[in-house]
Amino acid sequence: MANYQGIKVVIIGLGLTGLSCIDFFMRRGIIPRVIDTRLNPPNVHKLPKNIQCHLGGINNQWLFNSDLIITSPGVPLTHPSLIDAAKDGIEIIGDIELFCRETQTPIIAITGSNGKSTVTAWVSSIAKSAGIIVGTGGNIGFPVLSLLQNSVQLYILELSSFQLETTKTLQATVAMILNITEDHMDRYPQGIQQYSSAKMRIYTHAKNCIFNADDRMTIPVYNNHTYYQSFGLNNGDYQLTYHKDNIWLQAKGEIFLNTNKMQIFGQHNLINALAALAVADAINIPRSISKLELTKFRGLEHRFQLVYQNKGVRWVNDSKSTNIGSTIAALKSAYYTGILWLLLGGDGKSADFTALRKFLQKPNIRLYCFGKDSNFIATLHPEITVKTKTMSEAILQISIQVQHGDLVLLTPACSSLDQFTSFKQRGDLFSKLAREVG
Ligand code: UMA
Ligand code: ADP
Repeated sequence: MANYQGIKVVIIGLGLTGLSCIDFFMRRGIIPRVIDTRLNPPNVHKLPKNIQCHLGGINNQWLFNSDLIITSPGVPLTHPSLIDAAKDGIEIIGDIELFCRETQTPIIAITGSNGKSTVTAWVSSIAKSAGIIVGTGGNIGFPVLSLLQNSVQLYILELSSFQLETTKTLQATVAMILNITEDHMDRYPQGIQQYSSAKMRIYTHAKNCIFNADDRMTIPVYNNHTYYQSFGLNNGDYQLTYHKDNIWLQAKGEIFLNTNKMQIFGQHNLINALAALAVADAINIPRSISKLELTKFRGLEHRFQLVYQNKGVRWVNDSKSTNIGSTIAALKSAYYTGILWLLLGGDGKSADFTALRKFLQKPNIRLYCFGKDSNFIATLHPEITVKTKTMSEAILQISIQVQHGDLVLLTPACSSLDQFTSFKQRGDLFSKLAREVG
């Protein structure tokens, strides 16, 4: 447990993370100063009264007079003031690092470009079913510092590349990278290598590393005091196999579970199941419990979720698809006998969308593009594309054309923040409109 007595702390960012960090220091008798570069951050009313707060930019005087700077994940470390502060020897860390310095309890750490929340939730349900007292949080939406409790026996953390950038002493019992495909290129101007370097930090000091045998970018650098396991479609310790005319999960050579018995759809979710099983095995959870939970899990809302079905038309909400990799996964798993009405758009975060082009060549696709990057996305296949200002307009146009056998799929490949407060708001609106006009 670290001692922060007498230390001058500055917290940057007044979001979920910032608030949890303020609470963390206040409980230890330290009054931090808080900076938010927005003039009107939405959480300003939640700030305790005795805290000094600087809004609308970085207060360099506070920064350079501090001993410790805590940045929120959304704050890029490339801000010139942070670069100068680091040069001056002021330590800059994030909430995950504060958390790691407080606890000796085993941590399962999960990252990847896609599937983090699904696998984190899945592993949590398996561990809980095994009677373990679990604290689940991180990028999934619960700041890790709010999980700190003596009774917790196992922390299961979803970690983003942003969070890993400011984490130094994580010693995960199990560290996993599910996959690495392009995302957040607005934050990583040097490209995917810069993004993957942040993700690879999860393996440093880990006891067990679990990687994706089909994705070279997830492979850890080998050392002889770590255990390595892998999963993949037809590769790795955990893989899919054909058996008795069905696809089965296979674990270390043992035929384990008929995927027909599972409640979750899409090939990517079978890979997620293998990943979750690999983690459960690494912490010695009985296979019978894992099998039960792998069978029961129905997936999370807004992830390739069938939300409405009427007159043979299915409406699938995959609003959490905020990059190209997850949209490709959805397109690979999309089943329809009529027309696929595909909704793409939002803020593309400087991604190169050309990788999507070949998946739009199949017959019977109609593409509707909306939001900030719609002009750009529309160039992928102009002959099948309609541009609208909003998602709602697109849905209304689609609703009067759909027929039996069609699939309406929202899998935007973009962040929602240009027109919505979150992917949840975007997905909720899609589901509501599907029920109203579908
Ligand atoms: N801010 C600044 N300066 C900046 C950037 C942000 O002052 O340069 C301020 C904003 O004005 C705002 C506050 O910082 O008031 C928001 O901080 P934040 O963006 O770090 O967000 P938090 O509310 O602290 O939420 C963060 C994660 N957000 C991001 O990584 C952007 C949440 O993940 C996470 O659930 C939460 O911590 C708890 O751990 C969200 C996310 O979008 C879901 N993650 C990305 C993703 O999944 O792709 C990585
Ligand atoms: P994350 O927390 O990494 O964003 P989620 O589980 O919330 O992951 O899923 C985000 C998106 O990625 C959804 O569209 C989901 O259908 C898709 N997805 C889930 N698992 C995978 C996977 N293994 N590979 C590719 N896409 C996936």
